Amino acid sequence: MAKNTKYKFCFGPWNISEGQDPYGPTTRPAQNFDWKLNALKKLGYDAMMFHDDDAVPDIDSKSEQQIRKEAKELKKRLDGEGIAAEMVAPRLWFAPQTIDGAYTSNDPKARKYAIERSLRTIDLANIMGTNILVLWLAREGTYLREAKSCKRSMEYLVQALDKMLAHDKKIRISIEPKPNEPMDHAYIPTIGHALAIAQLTRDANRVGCLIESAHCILAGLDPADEIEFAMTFGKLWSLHLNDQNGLKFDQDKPFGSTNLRSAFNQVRALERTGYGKRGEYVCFDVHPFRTTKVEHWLKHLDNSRRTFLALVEKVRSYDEKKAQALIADRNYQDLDQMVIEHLLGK
Ligand code: XUL
Ligand code: MN
Repeated sequence: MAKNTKYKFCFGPWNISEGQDPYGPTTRPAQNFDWKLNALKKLGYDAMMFHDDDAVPDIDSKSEQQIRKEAKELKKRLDGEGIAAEMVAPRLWFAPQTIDGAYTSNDPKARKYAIERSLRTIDLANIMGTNILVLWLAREGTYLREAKSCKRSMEYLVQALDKMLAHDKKIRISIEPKPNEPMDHAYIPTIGHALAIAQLTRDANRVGCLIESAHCILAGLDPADEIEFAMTFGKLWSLHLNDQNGLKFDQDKPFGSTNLRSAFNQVRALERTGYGKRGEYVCFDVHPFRTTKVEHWLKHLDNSRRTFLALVEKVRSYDEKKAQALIADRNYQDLDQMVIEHLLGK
């Protein structure tokens, strides 16, 4: 029997958020990076994920030299704590230059800015000791169809990906698809789209994906199937587990909070395909509910991992033989009940 995976866990500084939403201000006071790193250590997590400006605040106003200096200091700090940097991602949706998109903006100056910032993020990833660049293509889409051409946008995207791949022969790009929010429609809404565009680049082997449970649900897809699909291509290099209650704003709820059975199936997909065996991390892109008090601020992270580990046990104790017999008999009625009772602990 293959050895069980020992999972490694990760979250980002933005996952200790303050509760702001479009209708109201923060409900918890902001904490600095040291506080968040301490919290990550205290919770027993293994790695942190970073946007470029999580690693080097106000990155756009700093010189290359200053950026390198701060990144090296951060790396030293992380090494001292025994914490890895899982990935770095350019935050391409915040700057005034990217109001109408980054790589697919209609403005050539914006496209140039986006590519240059991405190349700088790759340099940052190198200093931080990770070869994973995550691209959540936040504003690569439109509010209205007539504003851009999808075909032209695909060409821009491939050009940008090619520049990144040429800049560094070791970097691996993990595209994080999401179908909407902030855009009406995004150009890379699913894993299928991400893996298809990878094929058009100069080195398809170094363009893979990151699956976020909530993003799959927003696309009307089953996260477990998306996981097995990406793993079939050997392209799932990172993962954002969380939960989402149907088609509304991106909720980033604790893992398993809405649909425990779906969470069970996601863990089962990871176990069945050996996710984590090549060093990949299980990251939780979860946020506290706005109502969360300061003293309960880290619960969503601790609880998500607890649920994940409990579900690993559920997957490992699932009666596969009995399931196979029911499948052979096309008795999906009892298979359904068997899963329910297993989850209920019966
Ligand atoms: C947005 C989202 C981001 C990415 C990182 O929905 O999930 O936090 O994971 O840029
Ligand atoms: Mn995410």
